[in-house]
Amino acid sequence: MNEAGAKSPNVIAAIGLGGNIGNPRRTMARALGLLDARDDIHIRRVSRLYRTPPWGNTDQEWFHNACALVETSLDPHELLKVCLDIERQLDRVRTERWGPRTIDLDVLLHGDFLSDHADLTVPHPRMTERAFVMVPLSDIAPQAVINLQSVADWASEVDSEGIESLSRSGDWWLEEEAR
Ligand code: A4P
Ligand code: MG
Repeated sequence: MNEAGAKSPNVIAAIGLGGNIGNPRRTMARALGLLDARDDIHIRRVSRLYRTPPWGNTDQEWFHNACALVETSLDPHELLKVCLDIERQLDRVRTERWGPRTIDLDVLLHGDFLSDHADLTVPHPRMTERAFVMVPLSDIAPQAVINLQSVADWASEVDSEGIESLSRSGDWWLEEEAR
């Protein structure tokens, strides 16, 4: 709310989803359902669902990844808090610290917002180097510009070897939710 009591204008934010424990397709669909069920967040576009080789710590299961564009009246900090709450709600499998996880929700972009604070770094750190982020994001926001270059151009530059699309459209989460 601003000083006049009016709701802040909606902005478009991008959220990255990933997981490699349990049934990631189902967990990611549930996360999107929980986001969309809120009055202050509307899912506008969802990428195809991808299976991706583990990045960083390669000694773990392959991931499922996707990205979503949401329209929201929440500020970036509020949106991150919602994402962390949903992670906690869905994170039924407890593993070692820094280990694999059932669900990871990252705030990739939030309108024109920029922040390099450790609690909230936007654009999300290293996202332009990660095929598991740039390939799905280029499905839904190819023209978005990050660090002076379009998402489509970043996606064409990253090493996307092994990445495989598991769905033909972005409707996979609605189909999963309907099961
Ligand atoms: N934080 C700061 N900025 C943000 C932001 N923009 N979005 C802080 C979300 N969180 C942000 O995050 C730790 C803290 O980062 C949060 O409490 C928040 O205050 P986390 O999600 O609990 O920790 P994490 O996931 O272990 O760290 P991080 O940096 O998100 O991990 P990564 O770098 O995302 O690595 N390979 C494939 N193929 N696919 C994957 O999805 N994911 C990881 C996790 C590794 N390899 C992967 C994948
Ligand atoms: Mg994270």
